[in-house]
Amino acid sequence: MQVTKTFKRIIFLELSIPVALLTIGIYHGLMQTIYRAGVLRDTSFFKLDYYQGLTLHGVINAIVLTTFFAVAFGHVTMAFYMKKEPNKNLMWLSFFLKVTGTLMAAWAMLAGKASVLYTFYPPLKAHPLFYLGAALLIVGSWVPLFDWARMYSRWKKENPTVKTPLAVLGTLINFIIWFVCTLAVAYEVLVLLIPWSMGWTKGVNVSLARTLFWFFGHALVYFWLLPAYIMFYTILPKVAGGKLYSDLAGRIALFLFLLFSIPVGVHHQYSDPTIAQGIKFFHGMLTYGVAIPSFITAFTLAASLEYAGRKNGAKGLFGWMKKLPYFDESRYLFAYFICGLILFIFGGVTGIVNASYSLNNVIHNTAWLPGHFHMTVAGPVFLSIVGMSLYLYSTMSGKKVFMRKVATIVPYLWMIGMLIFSFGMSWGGLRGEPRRTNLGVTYLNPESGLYRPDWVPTTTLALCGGIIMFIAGMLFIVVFFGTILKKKTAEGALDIPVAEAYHDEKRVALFDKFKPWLVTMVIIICLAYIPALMSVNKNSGPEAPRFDPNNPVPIETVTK
Ligand code: HAS
Repeated sequence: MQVTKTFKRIIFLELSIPVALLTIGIYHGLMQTIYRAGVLRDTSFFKLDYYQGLTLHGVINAIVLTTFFAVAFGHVTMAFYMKKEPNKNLMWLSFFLKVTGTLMAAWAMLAGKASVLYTFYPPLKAHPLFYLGAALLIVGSWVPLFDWARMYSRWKKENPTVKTPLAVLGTLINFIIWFVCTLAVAYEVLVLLIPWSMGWTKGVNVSLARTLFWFFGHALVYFWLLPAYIMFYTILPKVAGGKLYSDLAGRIALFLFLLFSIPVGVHHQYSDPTIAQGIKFFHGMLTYGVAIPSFITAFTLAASLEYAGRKNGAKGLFGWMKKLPYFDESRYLFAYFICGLILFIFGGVTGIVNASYSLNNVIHNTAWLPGHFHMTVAGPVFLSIVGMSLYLYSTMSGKKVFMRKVATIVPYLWMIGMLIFSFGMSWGGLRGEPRRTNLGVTYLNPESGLYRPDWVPTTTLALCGGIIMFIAGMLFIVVFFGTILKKKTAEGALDIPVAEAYHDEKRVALFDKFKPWLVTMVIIICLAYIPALMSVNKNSGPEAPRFDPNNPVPIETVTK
């Protein structure tokens, strides 16, 4: 499909700005493993503080990259399947809001005025521009939803009996989840944090802020995941050489995400004393509910891949696994997808452990957690984002991928690094190794009385994995920008591989309309969150004053 120059320009900018920022994000990832392994026994390196680096790492990789990509991929999906480009003025508006927000937050982080990590829990206080920047980034990502909804309703009127393309359904569901969940964090930022950070209000209700954050925070992880799932359902079977085993299974999974992505946030707060046990248990049960669409996805994708393998001549029960195009350079996207999926098997299993109300006590706030989430957000999410960014740039610009062999090997290198890193982190977590801690100054420093020799092997493994991932990440940056610098060899076009469905499933009306699902979504959210907010309101202690991340004494006392 041919698209206009303006459309291409916006998409290229939305893909390349976050990939450029990745250099900073990935560098700080490596630095984390170096500090934690005790190789560096200091609180800062090159004038960048440990927590400043960790904040940059989390915000750039988990918030900026994912949000820019979700919007760009949404534009591309809507344009490709609706055969119509979104409104250019709104595309630019969304882009500028996101860029302005990112620049504001980046200034605050680089100036050392917002070392509050990507969760920005109070009473750690950031500069108001950090919160404002985050809010602008979010508002910028809301804008396209309204335009896509308009495009979709027009398309629906013209095609009342045609099944909504799965990728369009997924994009709309993802951005509805995003819109609803971000309302809570917008309230947290605008009403609680900014006035408190400016000094207009004396204290902040920490428990309420955390509860509002996690209303947003867990849905956020599915906002990261769904673009990857859209690619797995609609593109992967095609590049594997097969068909999608069931389109209906994909629809069911997507609607289940709409129901269960938000009302599970309290599973991040099992240890918060202000929330009653029964509420935690209910959120725990719903968390098992949100794992169901991923189980559906695992079986549907495995069946689709098995079909592809058998079509390629595979025999026996598991022979199909050997007949997939792992190193086929002309189908390099496959490598990004399959490595992400393999990592997600472990990311999923560790997530189920986290969800257990009792087992969570063992791993909460330990290194196990980064072990878990790197195999999710830095697994299927990251790999499909970078793989697809490269694919979209190359096909839309008409430029061949630079060092295609390297581009195909990068995801395997990343996966190996990630498996080693996450194994080290998970093992360390089970031995009590804390997350978000500069272990080098104490626990991994033999000169410290707190030295823990049993954490040497675990942190060393994480360091080895970190180095391999850093190399893979940098190779990707070379491939991506090398491609940008290449000369055009063809007329660029928007061309996405589309997987055919294996079964000719009839259109089921329930899985092709939003209203019943939206109503159910609201009911479940109310059931899960009204009691949680009442509990927080009843049990919260005094409000907290402002704290600087580098000082255990409140700011007001320090300055007096
Ligand atoms: Fe999680 C904490 C529970 C999924 C991200 N999670 C986090 C944090 C992050 C995160 C960032 O219940 C830390 C937040 C912080 O900073 O404090 N998580 C779950 C559960 C799932 C889950 C039950 N998480 C994700 C995803 C993420 C993500 C997805 C990012 C994208 N998580 C938790 C809990 C906590 C938590 C607690 C809080 C813990 C605490 O104490 O603080 C589920 O959605 C997982 C379901 C997944 C599966 C796997 C399906 C497998 C597939 C692959 C199939 C492979 C094939 C290939 C087909 C059931 C689809 C086969 C072919 C071959 C050739 C082999």
